Amino acid sequence: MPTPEGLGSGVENQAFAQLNPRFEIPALVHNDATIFDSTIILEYLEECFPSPPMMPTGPTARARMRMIEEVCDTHYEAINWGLGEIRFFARGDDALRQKLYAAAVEQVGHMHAWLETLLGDKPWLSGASFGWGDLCALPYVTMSRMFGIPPAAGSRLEAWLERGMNRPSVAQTVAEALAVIPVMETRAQSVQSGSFKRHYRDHRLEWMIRSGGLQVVLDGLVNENIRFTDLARFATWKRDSSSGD
Ligand SMILES: N[C@@H](CCC(=O)N[C@@H](CS)C(=O)NCC(=O)O)C(=O)O
Repeated sequence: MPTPEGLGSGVENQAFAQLNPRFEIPALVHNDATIFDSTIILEYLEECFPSPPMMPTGPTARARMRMIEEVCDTHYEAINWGLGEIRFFARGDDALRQKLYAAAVEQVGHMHAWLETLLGDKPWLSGASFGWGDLCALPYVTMSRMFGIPPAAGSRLEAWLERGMNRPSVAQTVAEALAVIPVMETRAQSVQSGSFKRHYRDHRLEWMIRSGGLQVVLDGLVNENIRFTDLARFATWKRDSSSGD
């Protein structure tokens, strides 16, 4: 997957915009295909590389995996993103940051309780072996932990996280994600100056407003350091227009 220089900088990176008109990570370039959105990329990889399968076979089990992915990609992702807005980009003032952090702690607790229930007595969210549900949830649980909100000590979710981190592929991916943190920590000034614009989309925007940060959104609009999806990029998207098979 290409690394998009300038992503979120407010400076157009045309090369990356041509890979993903939403101007977001990730985009996958594989053979002649250019694919954006992590869900669609996962499904594509499962179809291209079916062995070992990450998805179970039964319709109910498959639906359960998709629900885990959906909830994690929308509601859980938005909480971690909000924590980034507070910690890296210093949105709001001290009092507002404390209020948003407290909201995030409570909400992560709800997400963890939900995952713990789904996990039950099984070793993995996917059942007897590591699979789709696990690889969709692990990035969010490890990121909350990085923000100081780990699974409860002694919980089944904590043991699951430990099992996941013992897998080399998970450990490597988490290490790569965490390597970006020091870079993010240098960006607060760029956000304040408006040269680094954050994407306030979908559940992220909802999270900020629902958690009490409407003023952050209003300030972002005035200071032009937040952005929404630019639909004009789709009009100029040239990639992968062939029908394929
Ligand atoms: N639904 C998309 C979301 C992708 C997304 O939000 N990516 C973030 C990084 S995790 C991003 O690139 N944000 C750009 C920004 O904040 O400006 C997916 O799952 O691929």
